[in-house]
Amino acid sequence: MAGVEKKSIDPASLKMIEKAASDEVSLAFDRAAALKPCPIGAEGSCCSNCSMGPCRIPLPRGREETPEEKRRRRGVCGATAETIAARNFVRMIAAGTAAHSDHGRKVTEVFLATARGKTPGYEIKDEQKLLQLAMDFGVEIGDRSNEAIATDIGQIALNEFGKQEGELLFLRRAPLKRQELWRRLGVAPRGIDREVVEAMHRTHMGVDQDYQNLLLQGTRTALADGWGGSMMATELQDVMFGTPAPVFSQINLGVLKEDEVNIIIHGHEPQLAEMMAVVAQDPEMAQYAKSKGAEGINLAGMCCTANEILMRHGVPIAGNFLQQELAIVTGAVEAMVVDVQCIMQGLADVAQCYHTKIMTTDPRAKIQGASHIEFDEHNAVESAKAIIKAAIDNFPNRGKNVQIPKEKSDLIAGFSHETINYLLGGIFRASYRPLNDNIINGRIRGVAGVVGCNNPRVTHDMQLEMVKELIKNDVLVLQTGCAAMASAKAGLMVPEAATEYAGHGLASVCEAVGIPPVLHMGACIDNSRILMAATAMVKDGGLGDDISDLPVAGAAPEWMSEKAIAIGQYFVASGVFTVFGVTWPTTGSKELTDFLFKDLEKLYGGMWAFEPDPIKAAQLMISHIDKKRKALGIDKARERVLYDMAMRRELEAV
Ligand code: BF8
Repeated sequence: MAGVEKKSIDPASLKMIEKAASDEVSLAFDRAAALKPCPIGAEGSCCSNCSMGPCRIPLPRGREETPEEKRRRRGVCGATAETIAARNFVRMIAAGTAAHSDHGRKVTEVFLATARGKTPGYEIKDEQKLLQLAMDFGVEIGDRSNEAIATDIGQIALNEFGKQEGELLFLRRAPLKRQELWRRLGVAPRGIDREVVEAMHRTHMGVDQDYQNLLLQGTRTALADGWGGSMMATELQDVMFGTPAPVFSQINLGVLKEDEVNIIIHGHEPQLAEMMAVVAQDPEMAQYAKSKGAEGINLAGMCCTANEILMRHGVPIAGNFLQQELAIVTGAVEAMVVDVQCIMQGLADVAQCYHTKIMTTDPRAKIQGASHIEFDEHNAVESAKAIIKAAIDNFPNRGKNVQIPKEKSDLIAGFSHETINYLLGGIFRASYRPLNDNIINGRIRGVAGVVGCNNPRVTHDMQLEMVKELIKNDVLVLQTGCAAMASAKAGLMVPEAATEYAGHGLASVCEAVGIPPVLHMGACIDNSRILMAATAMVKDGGLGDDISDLPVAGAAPEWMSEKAIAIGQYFVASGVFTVFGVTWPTTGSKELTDFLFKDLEKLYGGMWAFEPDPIKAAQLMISHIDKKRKALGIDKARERVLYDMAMRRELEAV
């Protein structure tokens, strides 16, 4: 894993990696090459949860361990390899859930303040979704104002985080069979914060020392993310900022402009980015930019904040996780404005070599060496203006060492669960019926979610290979996060990509509906949209009565974040086969790894797998999809499909 031969498959990134080398700037790629990953930590065999250790109990290398070695392989307290690896794994889930859910809480607070009229500049944009939420939460609608309804919803939503008893309200959105399974296994989350706290408690020294029992709490915590904190963030953001609908935009470092003030907004929470997207259009700001010698203001996104404002406003994306430092290396970025999560501390060092200002905006995330301009949602317009002005003021400091790669690609984003519903079924009969029908008749083999990060331990954007393999085999791909950006950069998120890259069956459906074969569903919290899409497929009928019956699979081929582990676990517990690349964090315990890879299927119908080769991983997903098709009795239908011209014409006529 230490020596990655090719740093990126993205030409724009490769150019900037080269420029960084000639500018003598150190990047994450260089630090990854210089820092060998700790093999003991990587396999989950290091416990640092108390000061009797850290206890490092690695597996013997290159041979099976003897029973005697296994008996002796224990921490000072006697903790086994199973307990240690499970504790570490559950703590990753807890941290990932905390990150998504603290984002969800912040959005909920802003939502409630908006309902109460305390955040000028924000409004309730999607009334239909507001009313849907009112029904989900049992809030009276009648002839009450949107603000009154939203106030009740906001209070109930906020309560979901601190609730101590009962179960999360969004669980009721899942297929009935799934809900019953969660209740039977005791993993239905009570309150979001409670599950994170209990996970931390049970992984403390001397508490839960049965790996299967630890994993029960890990699962309950992960479900509190997917069907709790993340779903809350997605839903309330949609109500406030609008539910995404198809929108055209562009992606890659080539979206930066030579003659304009380039401001990159990076992180995860969209409140500030939304306001910046509005304020950047303000003629007063444009005038101010002109006064400093710039032709205008060019706002571009990075990481999941980028996905949020792309989905709702078509704001272009400068790049994904491993491009954050590279954007600064162009020498053309006046300000990188960051909120929370996935922001490398290395940005501050890289920025020292150019004129870029790193501006932190959230009291929860400050970086030494960055300037801090706090964003206040109660005074959002003024806060956004102050940040944009500071960026404009930096334009005259731009040096001569500027090189903006030409590469940028078109994409269509905005495929929320609701949009897919409309696109497939039409406004008056919105449904997933056409998708289910095309799965049943075999034109579409199945559906895959390919999500997650970049990781310098593997070639940047190599997940593209997986996505191409899937669509070539007629698997419709749904994407979020940085994975979505890799596909968009390679031109897979335009309708024409169906003809060029997809198998005949999938291409024929995409051409008939006018959609790309790879659909951008948003940021990482929007994996909740994929849960809703899967549930809609179950509810539409013909593909079994639970998510675990569907011919679907999930993957995060370049994962790096604890959030990815939380996401994977809630997908597995929702019934989805999920394969991760890069490295697997529990290999120090064969028993635990077998439990995650095999036994979970008996409990949840979904399980984990690890395969670092993206093509082989895609094939695992396709095999799983075929297994599910067979169980549903629709494998034969697919074999009968011969894609001759007559069939294509018939489809096009539909
Ligand atoms: O939440 S995909 S690198 S940016 S963690 Fe981070 Fe991973 Fe990107 Fe978004 Ni998700």
